[in-house]
Amino acid sequence: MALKLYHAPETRSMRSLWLLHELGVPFELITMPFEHTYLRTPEYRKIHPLGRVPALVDGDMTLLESGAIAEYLCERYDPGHRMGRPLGHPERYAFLQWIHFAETVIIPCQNMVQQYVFTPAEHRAEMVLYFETRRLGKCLDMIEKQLGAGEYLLPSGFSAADVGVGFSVYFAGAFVSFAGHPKVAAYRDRLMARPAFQRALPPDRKPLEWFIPKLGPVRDPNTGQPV
Ligand SMILES: N[C@@H](CCC(=O)N[C@@H](CS)C(=O)NCC(=O)O)C(=O)O
Repeated sequence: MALKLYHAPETRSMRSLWLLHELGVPFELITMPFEHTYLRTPEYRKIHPLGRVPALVDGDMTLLESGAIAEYLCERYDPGHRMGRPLGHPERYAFLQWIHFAETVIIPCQNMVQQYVFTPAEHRAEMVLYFETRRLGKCLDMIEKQLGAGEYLLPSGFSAADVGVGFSVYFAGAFVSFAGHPKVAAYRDRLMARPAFQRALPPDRKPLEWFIPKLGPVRDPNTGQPV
């Protein structure tokens, strides 16, 4: 099988896995626990020099960065343009913008994981949690506005941009309340109901279970305070 995805469950590589399932192309999945013992081996660092996921191998090409992988998969494996919006499509650049906006949304979440999961409680920085919650809230404001009366980010319907941003919104639900963002809440539910999303979840544990027990209460994204 030419396509090979290196993945750790419920990390950014879930974007690539979910998209591969949406596309229905055959691929080989290499799943690693989200631990340095697996991600930092000399063998894996030959594939990803930083020892991160995702990494996609297609024949003799290796591609890093979930946004680039999404663009590549759409260009190479989506001949009917169900997931992609090709060059010349009126939504091409909005599509690219949202694919990459997915990272703007996940970075505050990543910083919160660092605080809650990888920082001993006595060294946790309340100000970091406050600022990152607020930054995440501003991203949710933008998604709420974009959704308007629509179901997905682009007027033409579901695309790989929803996979990218959708993973971030899925993850964000562990940290913030969506009470002030009802369209984002409905969007998250809609995305999570997709069979391809469900197939991209780990089969052996509940959603986000690997870190939820370590978190504090969800926060209000406007005030940064626990709710
Ligand atoms: N911008 C990259 C970020 C990749 C990344 O940082 N992945 C995280 C998982 S969400 C990772 O592998 N972290 C492991 C580590 O930093 O040790 C992408 O979108 O693919």
